[in-house]
Amino acid sequence: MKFNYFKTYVVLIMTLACLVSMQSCKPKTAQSAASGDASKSFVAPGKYDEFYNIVSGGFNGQVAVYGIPSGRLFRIIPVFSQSPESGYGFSEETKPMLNTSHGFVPWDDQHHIALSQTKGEHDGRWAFANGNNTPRIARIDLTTFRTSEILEIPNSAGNHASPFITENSEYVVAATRFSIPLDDQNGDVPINTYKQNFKGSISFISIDPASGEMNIAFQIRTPGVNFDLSRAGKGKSHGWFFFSCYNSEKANTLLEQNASAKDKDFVLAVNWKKAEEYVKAGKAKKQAVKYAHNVYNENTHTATSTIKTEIVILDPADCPDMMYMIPCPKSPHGTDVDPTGEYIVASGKLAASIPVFSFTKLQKAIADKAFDGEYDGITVIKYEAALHGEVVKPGLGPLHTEFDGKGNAYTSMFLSSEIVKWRLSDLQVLDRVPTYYAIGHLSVPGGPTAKPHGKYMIAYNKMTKDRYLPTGPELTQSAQLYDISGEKMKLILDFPTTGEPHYAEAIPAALIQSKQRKIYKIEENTHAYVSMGEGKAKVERNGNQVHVWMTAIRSHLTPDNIEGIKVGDEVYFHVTNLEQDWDVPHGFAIKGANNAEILIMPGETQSLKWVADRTGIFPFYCTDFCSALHQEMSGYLRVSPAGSNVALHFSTGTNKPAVTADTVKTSGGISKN
Ligand code: RUQ
Ligand code: CUA
Repeated sequence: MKFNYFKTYVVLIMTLACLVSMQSCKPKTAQSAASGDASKSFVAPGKYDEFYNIVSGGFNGQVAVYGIPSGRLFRIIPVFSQSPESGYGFSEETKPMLNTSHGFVPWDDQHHIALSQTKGEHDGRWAFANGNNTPRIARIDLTTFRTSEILEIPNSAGNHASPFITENSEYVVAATRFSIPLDDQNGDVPINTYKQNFKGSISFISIDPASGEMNIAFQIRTPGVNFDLSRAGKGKSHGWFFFSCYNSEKANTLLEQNASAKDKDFVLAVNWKKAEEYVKAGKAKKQAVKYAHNVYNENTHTATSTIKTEIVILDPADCPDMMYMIPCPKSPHGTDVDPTGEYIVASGKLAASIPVFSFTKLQKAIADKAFDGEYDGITVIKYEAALHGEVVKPGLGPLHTEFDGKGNAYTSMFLSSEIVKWRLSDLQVLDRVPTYYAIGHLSVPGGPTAKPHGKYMIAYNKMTKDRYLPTGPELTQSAQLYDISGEKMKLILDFPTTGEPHYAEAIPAALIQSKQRKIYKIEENTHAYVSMGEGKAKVERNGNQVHVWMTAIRSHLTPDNIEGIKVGDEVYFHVTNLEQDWDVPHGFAIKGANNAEILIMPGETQSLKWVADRTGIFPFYCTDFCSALHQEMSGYLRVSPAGSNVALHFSTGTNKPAVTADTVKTSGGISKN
C-alpha cells in the first residue's frame, strides 16, 4: 500500500503514451464499428422524444437541452455566460445574474448537472449547474428552462466537484477542486507553504422546498486535498456523502507527477446528518467572507444581486465521527453510489482496478474501529474493512460509473476509450463497447437516482476525430447513444454537441412536458418600466439619460419614431412584449449597439442600454420573425448634436412636423391605429 515507484512510473508512462497518441488506445476505425441500429433512435417528424437530456456546455458556460433518443438540440440555456441570442447578461435586468464578489463575470466553465429529487427520484423541478472557474452554482427552472438563481461559493477555487444533490433535495453540495488559504486568512503566502496554509472546503447549500432558493447552510473545512466528483448516499446510506479526493500528497507543483506519487488517495465519507447536529449544537464558527447571491424575479422580470458577508463553517477537529477517509487507489476522479445506496464505486483514473466499497461494511468498520491511522486528524478506515471487492482489469483510466437499476454498473474508460458493463454483486465484467473517442462522462437517464431508467446510455466524448465532416482546426464535440436494454450494449446514434459536454442528466419528458410555462401574464408584470398597453408608451429625459417605455405587439413597436436624442445620451429601451400567446417573443436591436439584442417573452419587459455616439438616423427593429409583417416591425431614432434644440418627441403612426424646444414644451403623443 506504500509508495511504489516502479508501478507509478509504469502507469504514468502508459497514461502519457495514450494521451500523446490517442491512436494507440483507440478502438479500430469508426467505420468498422458503425453498426448502430438507427431505427432505435429514430423519432419520426412531429413525434416527441422520450427524455429531455440536460447537458453541460463546458467552456461555453451554458447548458444545452437535447431530446433522447433522437439527439435533437432543443435549446441552449444561458447560465454563466452572456448570450447575445437572448440578451442574457446584456440586458439591464439580467446583468446582475452574472455579478460576483469579483464584479461582473460574464463567462464560466460549466461541467456538471444535478436534477432535483424527491425520495431519490427526479421530481422535475430544477436543474443545478456548476461554474468551475469563479465558483458558482446556478439553479435552472425546468418550467421555463431559464436560469433563476446563481450563488457564488466562498472558500472555494475551481468549483469542479459540484453540484451533487441529496435524495430529497435537502442540499446541493459543492467541494473545492483547489485547496487555498481560506478567504478570511491572509492569502499572500508563499505557494510552497501549501502544506501549512492551504485548506479545502465543502459547502452544503440548502434548497428551499417551495421556491428552490439556495442558501449556504454550512461549510466543512477539510484537509488541503483536491476534490473531484462525488455523490450523496441514498436509501440506506442517505445522510452520508462520498467525495473523491486526489493530491493527498499536497503537491503544489507539477501535479501530474507529484499528485500521483502515492498508491492510494481517499474517498472522504461525510455523515452530513451528524454535521447538521453539530451546526445545531453551535459547533460551527462564523466566518467573514464575501459572495454574491443573484436571484431573478419573474414578476419584476429583473434580477437582484446581493453581496453576503458571512457563513458558518465546521472544523472536523471539533466534530468527532463526522467524517472518515477511505483509502482508494490512485487519484480517484469519480465516486458513484448505486441505486440501493449500498455500493460506493470509486474510479481511480490511474488505477488498474475499480474498488467498490460497501456501506454496510463501512458502518461495521467504524463500529469495530477497523482504522488505519489518521490523515490530517481524520480517521482513516482500513481499505479491506470497507471493501466489497474490486473489479479486476476493467480497462484503462476508469472515470465515472452509472447504473441501470438492474444490478449493473457502467464505467467510462478514458484511456482505453470504452464503456465497461459489470455486475455489482460479483464484480464480473459482462460487456465492453468502444466509444469514439476518449469518453469522459456517461449518463443513464435516472442513473444517479434510486430508480434509473435502464434503457439508454449516453457517452460524452472528448474527441471525435474521424466521426464527422471536418470543420477546420476544431472538430465538433459529440455524444453517443447506446441501447442498454439487452445484455449487450449497442451503439445506436452519434450526435454532435455544443461546447464541450461533461456530465448530463436525462429526465422522462412526461415529468415536465405538461408543466411548461407558456407566457408571463401581463397583469402580473411589476417591472419598474413596464408599459401596460401601447397608450402607456412614452419617452422621458432625466439629465443625459433617456428612458423609452416601448411596447411590442404584432407587428409594430411603439413608439417607432423618436427624435430629440442628443450625442452623449444614454438611451434605455424598456420593451414590453404585450403578446399573450405562446411562442411569440419579440426582439429589439438598434444600429451600433455595443452589447446585443434583447429577446422579450410574451408579457415580459426587458431593457437595452444604448449610447448615442454620433448624429444621424438609427433604425431599430424586431429581431425575431414574429409574423408575415415582421420585417415591417421597425422604427427610427434621430440623434442631434449635443447642444441641439430639437425637442424630445415620439410617435407611432403620425407624421408631425419637426419640432424644436422653442415651440414644444412637452413631448409628443401616440396616435391609436
Ligand atoms: S469531469 S470527465 Cu469535469 Cu466531470 Cu469527469
Ligand atoms: Cu416582432 Cu418580429
